[in-house]
Amino acid sequence: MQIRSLNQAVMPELREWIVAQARAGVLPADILEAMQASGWDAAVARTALAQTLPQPARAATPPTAPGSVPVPEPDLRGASPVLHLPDREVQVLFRLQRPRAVLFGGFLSHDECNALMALARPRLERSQTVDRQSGGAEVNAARTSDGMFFARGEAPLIQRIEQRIAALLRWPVEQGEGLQILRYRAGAQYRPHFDYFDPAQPGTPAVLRRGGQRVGTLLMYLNAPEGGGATVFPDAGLEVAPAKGHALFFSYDRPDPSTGTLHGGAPVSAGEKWVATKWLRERVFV
Ligand code: PD2
Ligand code: ZN
Repeated sequence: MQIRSLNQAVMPELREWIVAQARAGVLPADILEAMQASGWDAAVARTALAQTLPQPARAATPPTAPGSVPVPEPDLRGASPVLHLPDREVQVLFRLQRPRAVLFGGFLSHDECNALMALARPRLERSQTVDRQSGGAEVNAARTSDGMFFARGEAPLIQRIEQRIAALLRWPVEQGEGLQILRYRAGAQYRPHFDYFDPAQPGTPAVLRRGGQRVGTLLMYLNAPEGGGATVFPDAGLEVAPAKGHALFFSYDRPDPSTGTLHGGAPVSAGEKWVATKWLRERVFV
């Protein structure tokens, strides 16, 4: 694991571009639209604009962040850096309070990683994200990976991993989405985004009907690429290098940037990167 400030490494380019657009007379709403058209997540684009351009004076308004909800959380009360799950021992490699993030070592065996990649490979398609207008799926330039979803419990291996996740995070299997597998080839990346659904987007109510908000993510690394591909949290200055079998957990108790969970997958520079993602919902996911 390496930690460095991505605010200094990545965001300046974007900020320079925003400033250049504003100087050329482009209105903030049009800059926002151009960013979204080129694949930036709406919430990320709005945050970047707000942090870069001077804000017009306005009357003081109370904070609008909604209240917090219960989230998945591993039991880390013991002094030992090893967790004894029903079917496996897992190492706690680091833990962070804000954003709430924990890195686990040895969550999956190498055989399990290999089996997941082999099962997923013939079913991979260009990744999609949720369409902000309709709540349906769309191909998005911000995410240049290939992906697929396993249905919950669709094979004994999937069931075993889902039960292990439920035990680790103390969150019912039924409140999890199906396991997603992503493969990034050299040059592919996943631009910074939030995993929760943006309450300001018109498509969000339709998505929330299937089990409420996402409240946590477990990102499992199925291999280590030869170069690049770290998972990065720009606002926290945190960078996690993929390692086969490791799993990165983070939670967000409200759909708000104050959770500090803005994160992305840095470009893979050599080889391939494979991950499995489990998103956890507030309620039963149907
Ligand atoms: O592959 C990653 O590192 C990554 C980064 C950000 C995956 C996801 N988000 C995701 O699956 O949500
Ligand atoms: Zn994500």
